[in-house]
Amino acid sequence: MTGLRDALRAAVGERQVLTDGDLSAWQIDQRRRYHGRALAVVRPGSTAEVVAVVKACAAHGAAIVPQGGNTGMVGGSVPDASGTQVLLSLTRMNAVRQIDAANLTMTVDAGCVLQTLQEAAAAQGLLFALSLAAEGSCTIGGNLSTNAGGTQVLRYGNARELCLGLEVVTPAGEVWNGLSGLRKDNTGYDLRDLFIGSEGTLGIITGATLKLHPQPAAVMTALAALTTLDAAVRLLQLAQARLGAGLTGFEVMGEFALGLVRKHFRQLAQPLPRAPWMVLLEQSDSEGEAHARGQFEGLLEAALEAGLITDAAVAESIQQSNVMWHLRESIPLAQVEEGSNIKHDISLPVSAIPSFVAATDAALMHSFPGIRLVNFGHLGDGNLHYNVQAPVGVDPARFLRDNEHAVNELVYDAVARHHGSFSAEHGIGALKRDELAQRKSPVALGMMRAIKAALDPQNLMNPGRVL
Ligand code: FAD
Ligand code: 2HG
Ligand code: ZN
Repeated sequence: MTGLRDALRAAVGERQVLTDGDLSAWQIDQRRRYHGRALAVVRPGSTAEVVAVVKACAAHGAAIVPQGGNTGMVGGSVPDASGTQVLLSLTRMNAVRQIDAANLTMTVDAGCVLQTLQEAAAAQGLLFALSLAAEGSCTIGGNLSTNAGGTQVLRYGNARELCLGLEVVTPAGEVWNGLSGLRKDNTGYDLRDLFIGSEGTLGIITGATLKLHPQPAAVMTALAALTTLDAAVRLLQLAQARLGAGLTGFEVMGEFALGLVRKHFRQLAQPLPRAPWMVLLEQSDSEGEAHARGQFEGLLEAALEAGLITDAAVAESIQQSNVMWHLRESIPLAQVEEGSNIKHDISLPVSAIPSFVAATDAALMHSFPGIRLVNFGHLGDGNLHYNVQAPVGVDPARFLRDNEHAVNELVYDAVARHHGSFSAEHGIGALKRDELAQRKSPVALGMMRAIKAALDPQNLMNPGRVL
């Protein structure tokens, strides 16, 4: 493989081909479940250099694993252990190419960090409405490749809904320039939607044209305490009825999940006393602070009167709002501190969530005595993070080794019975590949395999992921 390494050096320059030293930042996934070994870590600085890398790999029959911020949850962004795959890191491609304020669009390199894009839009008085806790390190290429969700999907949609056009380097090393800022373009198959959510298995996203929105005039945040999940679903209905499109966030958190945050991040302020469930609500308003506050407080008063909530705190400042969001966004990190867990990123019809949780909690506790359920997520989207932590005193790694398969079977069978999906926003990667093969319809799988074979006949793009 010396020939390939030389070709890669010729493509991107000697300094951008890493083969020695500590490469763990690229070779180990953020959950530390997948430990790979790359033939080389290659860091192109332009689309032309990506083309040269792809052509070199195709000529040598070498597989490519694209990587952005390496924050993915399903092991799709790191190489396998064979030492034969080329890790293609996009992070040097981080320019905002153009902002068209009148068209409400922004065209960017795929390696731009999400938070940088939010800030670039805000500097023009505009909003880029994708938001998730990893925004300080994930890249827009990774967001689009996984069709990331996050905390504002309720109002603005997934990454897919926020993307109007793409630039892609195909497995043959051609550039598809689909960087359109058009809202309407019915000219045949939608190739953009094919690449979004394809997790690096069909080509390399090198650029994107993204949809912007006007900045809201006021944003309100509140925490509400509830005794049941059923009340949280009814609160969602009430909030949707009263706030309409103004409701931009509706996150649910179970007491055990918040307890982990209190345990591991003692310094964080707690705006409300403990309750079985908390909901974080966010409202965005185009009319201004007074209008927003009136509507928001009216909603919470109505919810108190109807007995849906037992307590509420409305943030009076951006700092107080940040405290509330910080609590919510600290849950994944608190789980890491507590030890490895089994993640279930599931979606269900919102109406089915209370009965799903009641029945599945009971079944899990019966089959795996002592297990602890970390339940939180984007309730407004019907997306739960229904995670399972080992019993107290049991080594988490051993618990996972012995029980992960059986726990997954139980949870995903229940999800199927409730007409849900076993992957809401994190994707398939390596972690859920067997689940996909087992649970997706054979007709859908057949079409997916046909698309993969047509676009990537050598199976060089992120092989072993998704399919
Ligand atoms: P990576 O992890 O580097 O890659 C992800 C996948 O995309 C891999 O399969 C990779 O091969 C492929 N890929 C990356 N870049 C490209 C490219 N340019 N072209 C082709 N393929 C590419 N996800 C959510 O959806 N919602 C959340 O709320 C959320 N919260 C999170 C919170 C925390 C604390 C963490 C650690 C993660 C969270 N995630 C969430 C998961 C993760 O951040 C997202 O999936 C994110 O979109 C991945 O972006 P990335 O740049 O890190 O991609
Ligand atoms: C979130 O919403 C992320 O915080 C992570 O999607 C979920 O840790 C998880 O299970
Ligand atoms: Zn999430």
